[in-house]
Amino acid sequence: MSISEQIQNAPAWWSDAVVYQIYPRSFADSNGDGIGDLGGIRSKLDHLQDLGVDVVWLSPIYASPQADNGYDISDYQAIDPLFGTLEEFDALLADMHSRGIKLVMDLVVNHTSDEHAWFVESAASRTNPKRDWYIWRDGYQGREPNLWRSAFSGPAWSRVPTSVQTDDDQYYLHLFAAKQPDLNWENPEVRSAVYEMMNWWLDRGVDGFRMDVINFIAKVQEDLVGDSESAAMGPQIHEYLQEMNARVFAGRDADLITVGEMPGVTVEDAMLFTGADRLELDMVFQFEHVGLDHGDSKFTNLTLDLVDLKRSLGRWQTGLAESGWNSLYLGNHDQPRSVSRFGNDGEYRVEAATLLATILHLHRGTPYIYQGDEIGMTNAGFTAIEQYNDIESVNWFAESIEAGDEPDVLLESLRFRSRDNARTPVQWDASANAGFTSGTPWIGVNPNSTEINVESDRAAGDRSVFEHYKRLISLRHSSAVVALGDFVLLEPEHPTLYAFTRSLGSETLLVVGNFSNDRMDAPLLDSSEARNAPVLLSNYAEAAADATELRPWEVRVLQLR
Ligand code: TEU
Ligand code: CA
Repeated sequence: MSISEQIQNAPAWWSDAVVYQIYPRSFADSNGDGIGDLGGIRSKLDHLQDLGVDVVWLSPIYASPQADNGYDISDYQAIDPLFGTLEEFDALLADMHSRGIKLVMDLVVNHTSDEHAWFVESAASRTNPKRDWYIWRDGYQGREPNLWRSAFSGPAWSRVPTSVQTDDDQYYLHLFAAKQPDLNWENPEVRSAVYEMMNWWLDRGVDGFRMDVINFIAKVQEDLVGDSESAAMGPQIHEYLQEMNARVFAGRDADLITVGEMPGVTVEDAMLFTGADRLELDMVFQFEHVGLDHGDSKFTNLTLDLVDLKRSLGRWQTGLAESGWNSLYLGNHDQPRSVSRFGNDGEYRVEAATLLATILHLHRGTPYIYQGDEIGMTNAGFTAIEQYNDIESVNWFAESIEAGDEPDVLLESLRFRSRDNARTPVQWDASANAGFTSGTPWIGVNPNSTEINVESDRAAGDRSVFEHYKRLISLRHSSAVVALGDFVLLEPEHPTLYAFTRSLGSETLLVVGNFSNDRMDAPLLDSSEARNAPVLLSNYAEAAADATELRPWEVRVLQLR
């Protein structure tokens, strides 16, 4: 029996699930300090339940100095007071479970904060028992051990202040900020400590983990040359993930969901990471399709070619058709807003937002909705460096200015590329600060919140972006062909038409989308079969004058057979 047959016989519970990502500091603030928190999330559970999502993934809420908004953790088993308490967490989890929503935690174990007790000990001296929990090296001729760069600018190696580090001057590795030292996964004590912590959360009732840069945990350490990309995906990665699976998930994996974030992962790697027989992960977040509009760096903005996007996502659909599983996303807290990036955030914003959602949700895999996408939120529109908060953006700007670049050019890049585009507060209503906080928000609210907000979107009733998302989610729940059907890309070379079929048994759906501001004629809709097919879903209120016509950013799902 092939894996796809097995999946159809006994599909995993998450094969028809939809996940919603909450970036807590920007979701809803309950105490007026300007920062979103657990109380805020609790107050918005009706919104999530109404939307119909099955799972919530919470970006980090653990104790943290917040150098990278919580992706720098100083205590894995404590809630940061900014967000609330462990008691409030338990109450939130119970509330979510009683509404049938599962909760996935963010697992950030490639690195800790430099303020984590483990690192404080490790840095204290060369002979500390925790020295080998991190990656320390001697300098090379008075400089860093090698030329690796941090993802957040500057070298990937730092020394701790001499007041702390008394007996030597070694450097520690940090692929991200200096306040995010990388753990040494080659040390079995480190692995055991992480598994113990994961079991503690699962025993508490959480339903799985989204694993931050998990392919970076295995490093090629013998030979520290090349660029820091070559540090990732060391050969032990599969061994570590299988060990984690055996020591954490075994016996309870049927109820859980695991997704590994993996920059640079190929579809061939993903087949191994997610193959049902391999006992590693349920799915991975790949980066291929979100790198297509990057130039030499992510801050070089290229125009996306739809043909490239279709080819890339199509290859992943085919690659993981027999073994493994896809995660599906167009945005998250690290990416610009999807409607601004892949669609149109002006005249056709509602059409583009609903088209993008439909194309994504009709692929095979598990769709992830990023907070605010369900009402078509747009990029931040910041115009001054002072408006930015993100460590990646701020450091890149400073480094580039130092290298002699023009501020205006850099700000233009940030306007399209900065992670802060996705981190402005969720726009709940048209009131001051979009109903996000009664205080001063930690980051600027998008001025378009007076028009684009949950309240006004929902007032559009049937035509709202929110209603469209609801329909997509319930379609996946009710339709086996949406959840499990085979994917076939049509017209791959067409510059503006995104078309594919999904088939299962005798049933076939045809999905067509117009990625442009112009009307177009789609000859593939000109068969008697297509002309007679019932429309399962579309994002225009009225039928087109001619069945082969697609209006700007129109999407249609046809029940072909
Ligand atoms: O991101 C990892 C990552 O590789 C990128 O998406 C990153 O955001 C950066 O933009 C590279 O250019 C994860 C988290 O999602 C991110 O928020 C964290 O900052 C990062 O790991 C470190 O924990
Ligand atoms: Ca708060």
